Amino acid sequence: MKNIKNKRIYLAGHNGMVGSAIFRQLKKNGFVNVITAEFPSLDLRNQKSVEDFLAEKKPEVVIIAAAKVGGILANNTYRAEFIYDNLMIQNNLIHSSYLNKVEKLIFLGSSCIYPKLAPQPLKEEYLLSGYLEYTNEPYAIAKIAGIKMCENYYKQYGCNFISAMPTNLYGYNDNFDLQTSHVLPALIRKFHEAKTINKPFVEIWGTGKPLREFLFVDDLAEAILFLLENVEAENLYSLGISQLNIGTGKDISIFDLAKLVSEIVGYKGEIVFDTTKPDGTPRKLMDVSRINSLGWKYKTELKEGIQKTYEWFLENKADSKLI
Ligand code: GFB
Repeated sequence: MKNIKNKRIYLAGHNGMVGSAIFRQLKKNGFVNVITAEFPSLDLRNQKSVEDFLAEKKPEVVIIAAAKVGGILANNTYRAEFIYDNLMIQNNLIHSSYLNKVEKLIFLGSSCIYPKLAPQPLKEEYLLSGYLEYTNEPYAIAKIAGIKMCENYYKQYGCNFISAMPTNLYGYNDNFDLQTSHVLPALIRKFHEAKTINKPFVEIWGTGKPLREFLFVDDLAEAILFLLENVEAENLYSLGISQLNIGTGKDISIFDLAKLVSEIVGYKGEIVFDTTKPDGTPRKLMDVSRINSLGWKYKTELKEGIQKTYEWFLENKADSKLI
């Protein structure tokens, strides 16, 4: 998209881990017209509020980084909220963007949209080729609906709306709550607290065998800027796919990840497994050859990203009252 730096860009979800990383990236790259709104003055689940907001602000570009998100237990526990909140947020934003003639929209999802037992690595065309992982089915169904809205608003109305599917993300501003967070922030907090109180062991959920791919959130933010500037709906849908994968193309077992985090944190005790907790999908490694061939590649290796996130945690969250 041309002259994008002067466009009015509405970034939905700017306070979250993903949204705040995109916000920093936009500012760093000289985008001068970024519009944001705070919850609860704008509740994105409310159709009238979203319609009025977009009609008033008239953004030319919309980035949807707003979503109800969480780790495996949050997804599995708050199943109704995960499907309802996400469907409402994205329906309102995508439809109002169409009504207000938004020139470009980027919708963000997650690698859990792919079938549980799809071949690995996950190619974009595997979408809807099999059943989903149960623990995150409500979230994945909502995200698949968002992908299909973008695709079909292009096909019927010609809207320049595209979907990007990042792999598991981590980094600054992550959620470190042990019940609702994803695995990486949970491990950082668990190993840090165990080191602080000399606890002899740290419990991790499941068998430790599932494989996961992790992308540092600042790399994702760079990828979103890349898509803003370089990938339009016609480029994407003419490939016969509905969404573009964003990841590193490398994965690691949860047990090896736990060993890596314990080493970075400097914890010397044992790792034990709580097998009453779910493993989730056995593996979800993204095939990132499409975005790589378009010209974007990740920069931050996992060890470096965890070190940066641990430093951020120490500065901002290590006082558990703040978590
Ligand atoms: O990151 P996570 O919660 O989500 O869990 P998913 C990944 C793996 O780490 C699972 C294990 O096998 C967990 O059992 N794990 C080990 C832990 N210890 C812990 C711990 O202390 N906390 C957590 N949270 N996990 C989510 C989806 O799936 O990934 C979402 O539910 C979304 O829909 C997101 O797609 C990116 O990778 O299993």
